[in-house]
Amino acid sequence: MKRQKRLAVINDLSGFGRCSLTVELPLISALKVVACPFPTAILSVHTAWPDFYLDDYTERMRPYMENWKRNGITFDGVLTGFFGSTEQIQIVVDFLKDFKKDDTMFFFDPVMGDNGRIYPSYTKEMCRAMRELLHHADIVLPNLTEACELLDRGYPAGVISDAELLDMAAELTARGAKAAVVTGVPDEEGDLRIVIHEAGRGSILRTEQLGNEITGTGDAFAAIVSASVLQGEDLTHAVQKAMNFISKTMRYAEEIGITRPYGLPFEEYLTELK
Ligand code: PXL
Repeated sequence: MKRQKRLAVINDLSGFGRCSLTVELPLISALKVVACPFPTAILSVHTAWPDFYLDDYTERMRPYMENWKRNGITFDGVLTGFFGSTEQIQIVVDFLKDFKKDDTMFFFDPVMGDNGRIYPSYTKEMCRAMRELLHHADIVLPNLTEACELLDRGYPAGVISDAELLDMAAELTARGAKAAVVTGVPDEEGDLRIVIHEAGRGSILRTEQLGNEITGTGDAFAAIVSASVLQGEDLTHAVQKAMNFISKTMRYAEEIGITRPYGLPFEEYLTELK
């Protein structure tokens, strides 16, 4: 009998501002994958707002995970996002030990920073722990800032060449991930490049840069790629689908004047996603 694919989604729940679980769950469901949330923190609004209330979920994560284990729940995939402490990263390593079977895919979205800056909540110790997580990843999905941090390199001052970019993605796989997708890297013309390194081969996709960055873009990208790959699509098609969806949504955001902290207006195209 056919069983629907299941994805455990380990990320924060932010009540306003459309990022992390709030964005990922509906997109994963639209792609007909069962989305199972595992919260790392509950926030009233995400951290790009000037004032936020954050309820850290670290203490509750082990009992939550143990309960899933006692109930014999299994997953086809695990997607991770924002972490609030080193302890949470350790819990995820233990989660993978218990729940990652030979055919369970770990999609590692290393939510650590943007535009050359690591989020202030990320300590050096957390960054080191994130490098450890890389060894478990089937697909790692960093932006350029996060890729540099995972590789312990400085953020480039200018535009980097295609060759350097391909080399970075290859190095992420040399450091333990089975495949790597580095997103949102501007080129000389101001377009954005996405680099894929998989099975020893690298390729670059391009898209026009649309307006200002909007919170939750990386989360939407990771959710669409993860659910599509779980549904059996090849990585390049999954990446292309995510790019197309995000481009449409960013264009709409510009049209109706949505700015960064309000998040992607993904609802507008949700029912078109397949
Ligand atoms: O979308 C990334 C993200 C996730 N979670 C929280 C955030 C952000 C980005 O600002 O603040 C809580």
